[in-house]
Amino acid sequence: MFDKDSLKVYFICGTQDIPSSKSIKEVVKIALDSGITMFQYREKGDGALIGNDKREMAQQLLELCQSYNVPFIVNDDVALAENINADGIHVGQNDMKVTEFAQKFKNKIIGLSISDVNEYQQSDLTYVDYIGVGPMYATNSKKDANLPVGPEMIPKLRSYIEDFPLVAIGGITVDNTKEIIQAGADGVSIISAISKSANVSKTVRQFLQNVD
Ligand code: TZP
Ligand code: MG
Repeated sequence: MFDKDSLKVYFICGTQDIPSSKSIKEVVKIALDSGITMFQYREKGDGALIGNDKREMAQQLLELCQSYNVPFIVNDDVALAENINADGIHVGQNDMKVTEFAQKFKNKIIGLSISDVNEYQQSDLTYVDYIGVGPMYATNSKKDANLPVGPEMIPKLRSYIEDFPLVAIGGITVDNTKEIIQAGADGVSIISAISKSANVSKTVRQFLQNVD
């Protein structure tokens, strides 16, 4: 069973999100040490690893997350998630249809991105464990991101989904986290505020404080 407490401080990144002075493994390890509740490997965009390099990195980060009992989710790549036996998969509206792989992911976590009420109405949540809603604010981490929907999208979707697990995404910082939680999100998912932080440990601990 999926525990929605895992959504509280959900760190997402790939090698493209890490400053060149650091390695993804050291950043993820510090984030785990500091208490992130879930991790998504999202290797995508300029400079992203592909093929065997991507698979090997995913395998190593999976093992790291396992040693902390933190769920390891793969973005988009169903074949990779299956191949390394990840804890779950996160897909977008244009990625593979959930119903096409749900049977293979029976005891796995399935996340789906939803930007607005229209996308919600077009989505089948039968096999979905949580939805990622955003972008809340402007983001530099996703080139093809939709326009920000703002925290006000959260209560709008809540009126349909009730207590279905919902995590917010896009432009989230330590400073706007309280606003997101007050709007009704179960947690925050974050790329750059953690991956590019000068003090990853301190930033993660501040996020943890602001979600409770
Ligand atoms: N989906 C919607 S916004 C976004 C994704 C993957 C990027 C979030 O990154 P950041 O750096 O936390 O704004
Ligand atoms: Mg996608």
